[in-house]
Amino acid sequence: MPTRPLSDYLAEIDGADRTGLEALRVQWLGRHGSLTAALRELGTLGPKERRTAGQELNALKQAVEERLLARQRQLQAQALSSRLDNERVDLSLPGEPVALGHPHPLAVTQERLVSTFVAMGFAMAVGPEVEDDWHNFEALNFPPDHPARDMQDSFALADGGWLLRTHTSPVQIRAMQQAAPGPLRIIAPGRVYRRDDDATHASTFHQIEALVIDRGVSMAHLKATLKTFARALFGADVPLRFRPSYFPFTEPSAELDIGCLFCQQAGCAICKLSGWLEVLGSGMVHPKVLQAGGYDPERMTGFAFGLGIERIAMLYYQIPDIRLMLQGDLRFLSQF
Ligand code: 2NL
Repeated sequence: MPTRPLSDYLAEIDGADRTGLEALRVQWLGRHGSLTAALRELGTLGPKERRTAGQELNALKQAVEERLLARQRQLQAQALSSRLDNERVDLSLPGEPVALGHPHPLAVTQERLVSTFVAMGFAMAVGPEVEDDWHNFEALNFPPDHPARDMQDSFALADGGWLLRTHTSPVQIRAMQQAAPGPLRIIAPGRVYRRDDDATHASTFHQIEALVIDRGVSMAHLKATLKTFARALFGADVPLRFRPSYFPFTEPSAELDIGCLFCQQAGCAICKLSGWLEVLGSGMVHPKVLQAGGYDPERMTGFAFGLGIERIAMLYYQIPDIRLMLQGDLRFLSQF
């Protein structure tokens, strides 16, 4: 029975990797394996020889099988532990920094304006950015030849006579039509579009307008509302100036100025040496506009005012060019 000593087998097993181990099993114990062949040959021996050789050979075979199994388990355990080593997470490593964003200065300003009005009892109204001539101009008492109606000053859509709204006032016309003949107290914030483009006029900007309609609403209500609003926004002791003005949709009309925040009215570059900053336009709703909104101007009166949100943000943050607001340039945005 020409077999090798057990130690040879064991040494080969202990030196084998996973594929080598399977090859050894086939080589020795497979159908044409050497130990399989040796066991088969036992049948050719005489009874006495067969017994001793059989015992030896079976002991060898069993020891080899056990060692193959042990080696297989050992290799499996090694593979698992090296996989765990590779997948280990070092919790002491510094984290990957995540760049945190923050609200845009324009959004912060709009939010402050809106919450000031909401605290004063105004409701929010929204409307379409694509409008028709009637809601954007006609209902607001713009005469047919008013320069703002010129194609040069607004963005017209290619067909159907639609245009991008040039102010948020059409939102208020729509709100009036829904509320009439009942009272109304709304603000309308939103994007508006004009064919303008310089340091103080952008082609896309934001307005917020306020409108109050009820029985017996007077200029006194308008002044008190503006005073409350301006003090909430710019401080209780901000100087205020109410200056006559003109808008087609209000009569009478007035603009509100605040004492310059930068020079305490001594005169500086920001207030152009006047000591005053223009903040908003306002007035009593024109009877024709009340009528267009579905109200009887003999029965109901109202006041309205409007302001540019960028303008307030520029004052608040001392931003020199309105176009920075919509460019998304991180060199600008990360300063806030
Ligand atoms: C300004 C001036 C203003 C209004 C807006 C208004 C709206 C309706 C009726 C009457 Cl539906 N008035 N809005 C009134 C006065 C001034 O805005 O300079 N805005 C930036």
